[in-house]
Amino acid sequence: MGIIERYREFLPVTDKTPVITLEEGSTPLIKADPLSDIVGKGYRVWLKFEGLNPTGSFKDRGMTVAVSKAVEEGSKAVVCASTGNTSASAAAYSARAGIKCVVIIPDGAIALGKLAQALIHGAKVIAVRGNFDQALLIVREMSEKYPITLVNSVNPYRIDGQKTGSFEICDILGKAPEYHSLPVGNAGNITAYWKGYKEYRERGKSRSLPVMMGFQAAGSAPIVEKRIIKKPETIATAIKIGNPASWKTAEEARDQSGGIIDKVTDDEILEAYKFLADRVGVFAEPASAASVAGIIRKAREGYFPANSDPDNKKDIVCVLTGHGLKDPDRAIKCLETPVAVDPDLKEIIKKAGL
Ligand code: AN7
Repeated sequence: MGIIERYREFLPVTDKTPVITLEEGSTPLIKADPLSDIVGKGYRVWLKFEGLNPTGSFKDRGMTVAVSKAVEEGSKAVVCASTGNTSASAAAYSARAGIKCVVIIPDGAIALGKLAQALIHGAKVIAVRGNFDQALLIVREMSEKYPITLVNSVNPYRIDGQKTGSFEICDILGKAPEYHSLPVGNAGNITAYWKGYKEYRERGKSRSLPVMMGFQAAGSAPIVEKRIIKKPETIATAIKIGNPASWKTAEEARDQSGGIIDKVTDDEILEAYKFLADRVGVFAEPASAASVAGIIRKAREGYFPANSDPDNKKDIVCVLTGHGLKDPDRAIKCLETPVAVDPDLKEIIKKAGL
């Protein structure tokens, strides 16, 4: 069951809305003991693995609602600017709906898997000499002047779909977590999760709200540095964004929840990325690892108060927003690739270190 059917009462749909779904959502919440050990006794760290959505990222939650509403409203085409995942998702849902999809990407700055997805799903892919922020300005203007629906997260239906991630977390834990960590790029997702947690509490489905913890990459941290970053830099290309569209609502999520938006370096992101893969067994893309890098940094800074009550552990949920397979180049680049040997058992045993 996709998120529209599962959480219909919380979404802006009616019986007349055509449901364009790829059965997104219902992603696993994976307990990560090696990370709990880092944070300390009294804490449980969970990973909401959004990489297991149909196109491999959290964007599908918002896209099922945005594309369904676009079709309901009679739109024949959608457009988005993207650092990769939004374009992959928009392309897939448009293909499903049988409508046209145009995506504008920063030339040479999106991961290979994401480009492959946009192309194979039949989107018109246009690479611009410029960054994501410039591409977003263009698609905003395009959707004002031409008959094409904008499906970036400035489209409120995207936020409504994405908020269902917090419903699932509460449904699985039986309550809201104490802390919720996620990477911040265009800042739609932190806005969406906070909205979801608040709505679930208002409807009596949960009793408390988490402390929201957002993490930007150090070279692309406009919210942390309180200024537009003209030339954002980071290996985490998904969150290479210098002027987030949902800046204000991200700050509201931070402030209303008593939380933080901080930055992590590329080295910290890569360390968390490898730790997740080789200690926890979960392969997420680098941008996603920012949520975990942030938790590790905050734990080292003593941010989480000591909790000695073993019967009342505190839950920290990190959202892993996209699958590691989206960006295979990065995994290969940061590790030693194998050098071929002869098919000789003795030599192979020696290499294997057995
Ligand atoms: C894996 O695809 O902005 O703060 O154009 O792909 O809601 O923007 C992607 C963002 C985190 C940041 N993790 O979320 C796009 C795009 C991954 C992402 C983010 C993105 P927002």
